Amino acid sequence: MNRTWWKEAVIYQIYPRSFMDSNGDGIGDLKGITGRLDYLKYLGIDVIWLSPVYKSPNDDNGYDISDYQAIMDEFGTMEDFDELLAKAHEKGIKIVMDLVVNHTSDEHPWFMESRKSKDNEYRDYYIWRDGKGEKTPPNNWGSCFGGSAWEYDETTDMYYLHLFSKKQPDLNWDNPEVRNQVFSMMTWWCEKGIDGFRMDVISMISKTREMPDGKINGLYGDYGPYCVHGPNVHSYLQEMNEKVLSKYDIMTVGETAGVTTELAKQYAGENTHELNMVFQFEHVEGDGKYGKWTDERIPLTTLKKTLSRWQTELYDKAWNSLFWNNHDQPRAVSRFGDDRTQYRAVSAKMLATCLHMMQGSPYIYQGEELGMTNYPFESPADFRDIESINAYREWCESGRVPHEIFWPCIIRKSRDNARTPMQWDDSPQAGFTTGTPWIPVNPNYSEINAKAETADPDSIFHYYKKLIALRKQNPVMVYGKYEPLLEESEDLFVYTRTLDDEKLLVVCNFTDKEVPFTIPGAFMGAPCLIANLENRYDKQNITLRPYEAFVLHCK
Ligand code: TEU
Ligand code: CA
Repeated sequence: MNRTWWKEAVIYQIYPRSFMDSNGDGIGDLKGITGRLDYLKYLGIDVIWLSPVYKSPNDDNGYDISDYQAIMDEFGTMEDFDELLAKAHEKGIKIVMDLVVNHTSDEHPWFMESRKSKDNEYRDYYIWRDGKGEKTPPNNWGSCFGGSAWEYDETTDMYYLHLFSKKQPDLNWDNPEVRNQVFSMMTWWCEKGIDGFRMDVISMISKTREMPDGKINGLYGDYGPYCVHGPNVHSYLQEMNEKVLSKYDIMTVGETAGVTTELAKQYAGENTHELNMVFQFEHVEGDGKYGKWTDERIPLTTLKKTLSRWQTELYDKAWNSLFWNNHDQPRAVSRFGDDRTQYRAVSAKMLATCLHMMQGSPYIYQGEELGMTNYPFESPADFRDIESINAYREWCESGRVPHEIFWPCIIRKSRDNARTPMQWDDSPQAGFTTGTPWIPVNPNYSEINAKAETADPDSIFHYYKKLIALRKQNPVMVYGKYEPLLEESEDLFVYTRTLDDEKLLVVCNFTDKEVPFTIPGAFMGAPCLIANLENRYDKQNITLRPYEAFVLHCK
């Protein structure tokens, strides 16, 4: 297996709107990020993945871009970006940009032209179709954010496709001009010196030309079989690789919802010349009761089965990304750990151990290193996210599912859980802003904040810092082969990693109970690399305490 810097790196995701506000308008910005680089340096991360900072009307918080080569007014200027990049590089931190090119904003000049007339030179930049009849869209597909995936446009009496909101029209990648525009924009950023791209829903850029109705799922038809991993997606990525990516020493990660291990070996194979790695979502999706909404926890055996399969099948063939949460997912400790009791810190450390010891590049989502939790939403008026707002309307206000049933589901998974401001200290608004934040701060900030945790050597923050440092000293954490143990256990997540003569044993208790465990003979007497509780691992039969995690290292 090739050894590369991006396999060894730890990536930290910043959602700029909620990270740090430098001018008191309540919205995080680029200067705010620059001012906090020392914090990230101290944590020890190698790469920042910056969620979109481009010009945008913010229908979907920057994932609707109206100018790919300008900065969103609220976030600052291109000079602020250049300063952030330069200062990050001075500190040895790389910056990976979010590349959102499945769709643009409807306020992008390309779309404003495209909708003007059927013979406009930008017409074919987007996907236009005739309706099936009066007020009937071309087919039954539903958009990811609710409603039809087609929007009627009066000017030309046709519909355009939007797999997300109607302010996010899908680009037509079959048009070579679109591809060239995107590639030259990417080159422009690479020439600026950025260090890579996280590619938003890149698995959806190629659509089947025939657009038949999809299988009904809820109110609408599923576009999945016709738009996800479509006919030309691999050839377009290979073309992108040849024309742009291969010319720079950058890292690329594709957001590929619905990806299987087989497909991942193509998208991110060691020698397929597409991307470096993909985000797969099997371990955070498929647990839904009403669409993606549910109040249930995924059984540990299911979670392990999924993660183990990715570990084993990609070994030596493709590279994994490791994450528990991001800006679209609820908080890790609330979802997989325990955020309601005295076990919050220990369970957050357990989850970190479990993830960082697997094979792949680990991603930390801002605030995860503090054990930030889901937000205590009280009413639908608390939501800011287009997905949550629309979902409440579509599932609940429509009368399909009663509020009492739907509410626990939506608050458990709302994307807004991840988007509340970063908790810096115990001053008003958690030190995030001197003004009124665009989304409320979690009231637990007086207890959970960066100032308190950086000062406490026993904190979650310091535990992450230690895990990141260990990765630098122990190639077995990066390159070792994964093998699961105790696959049937509903309590323990146990595995080994092996690189030449070195071996790690990783043991994580996912419950709030005491669980007996027998240390495998080969690890008797092996030193402990890291543990989240004080314990002795020199007896063969031990009792794990709630959420205990430890790693033994023999060489
Ligand atoms: O998300 C795409 C995606 O696959 C969605 O299904 C995602 O899981 C969503 O949040 C549904 O719950 C990307 C971005 O990460 C997201 O923030 C954007 O809203 C979306 O694309 C559109 O650009
Ligand atoms: Ca600001």
